[in-house]
Amino acid sequence: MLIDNVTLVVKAGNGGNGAATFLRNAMTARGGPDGGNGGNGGDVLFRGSTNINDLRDFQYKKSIHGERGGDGTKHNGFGKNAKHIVVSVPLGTRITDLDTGKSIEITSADTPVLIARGGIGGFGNYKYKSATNQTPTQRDLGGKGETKNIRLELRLIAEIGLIGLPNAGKSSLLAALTNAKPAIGNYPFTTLEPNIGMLGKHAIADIPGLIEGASRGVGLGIKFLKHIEKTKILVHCIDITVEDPMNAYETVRKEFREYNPLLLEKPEIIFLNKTDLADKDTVKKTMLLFAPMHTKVIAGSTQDPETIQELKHILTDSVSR
Ligand SMILES: Nc1nc2c(ncn2[C@@H]2O[C@H](COP(=O)(O)OP(=O)(O)OP(=O)(O)O)[C@@H](O)[C@H]2O)c(=O)[nH]1
Ligand SMILES: [Mg+2]
Repeated sequence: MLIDNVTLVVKAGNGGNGAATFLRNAMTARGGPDGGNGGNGGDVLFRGSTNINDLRDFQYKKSIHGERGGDGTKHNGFGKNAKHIVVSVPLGTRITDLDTGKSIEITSADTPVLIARGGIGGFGNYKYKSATNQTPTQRDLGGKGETKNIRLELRLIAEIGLIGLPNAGKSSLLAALTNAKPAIGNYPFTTLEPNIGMLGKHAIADIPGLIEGASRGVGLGIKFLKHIEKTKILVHCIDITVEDPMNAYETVRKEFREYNPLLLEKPEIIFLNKTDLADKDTVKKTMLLFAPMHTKVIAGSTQDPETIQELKHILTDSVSR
């Protein structure tokens, strides 16, 4: 199940306490104040990631706690500043502050967004020493880290869907078109859950391989097809080296028909993949075979930069319209 809506409490770390100590050693029986400052508490930030598809990491997590700053110590020792926590969420996640109603969308994988600021470290008594007060006992406790009640919502709806039989090269194509890093393997059902990658602003969903009978639950079934119901365009990946590429195409289409015939009407590109493994004649013949399908047919390889460039152009064009 795609988890796309969760609520969370985010609490940044408290600052460390300042120390109230006085210098004591063999030479000094009653020395001056030497309590150091506390360190700052850790912030909690959120950053986008293309390697996460949904919010399942937060399904059972009810809260995120930042680290506390270290306490100050004697000999004017400063407490450590706590490390900041950076939480990864899928690109396109909307974060809403439930108390103020303000929201922000996480659109960058590079720039983390501050959600809860850590508390400031307290001053130690050394800091309060003055001409008039040589022995201050005053010190500050660390400031409280911010607490935010937030909702995370994933609004990402894939505009482009990659479909096809197992092992056709869908995940390889996703990896070539986007910066997603899906598992790729020379065996069927490498992909068990949809992967999402971003081509510019457009999300591409790599749907686990469908096989004959998927609509009756064979293989991984067709539960993933719901993720491509809203796509604007499909790329139907076919391994050109299989015995009967047309049969591969029709097998998947047949499962579509069983699930929701409207999927058959979606604009699609037929991508005949792995041409590097086929001879020219086969490529030509197969292209001719698909020519009457009244849709764009592209033959190439996920490893070939020209193929990828062409696909990027076509896809960006068709979803920007
Ligand atoms: N020679 C060659 N191999 C390719 C090409 N594209 C993908 N492959 C290989 O084909 C195999 C299957 O690729 P995947 O991308 O995992 O296929 P998939 O369609 O995602 O498969 P499932 O997740 O099982 O549905 C891997 O061994 C890839 O390295 C290509 O253009 N040329
Ligand atoms: Mg795959």
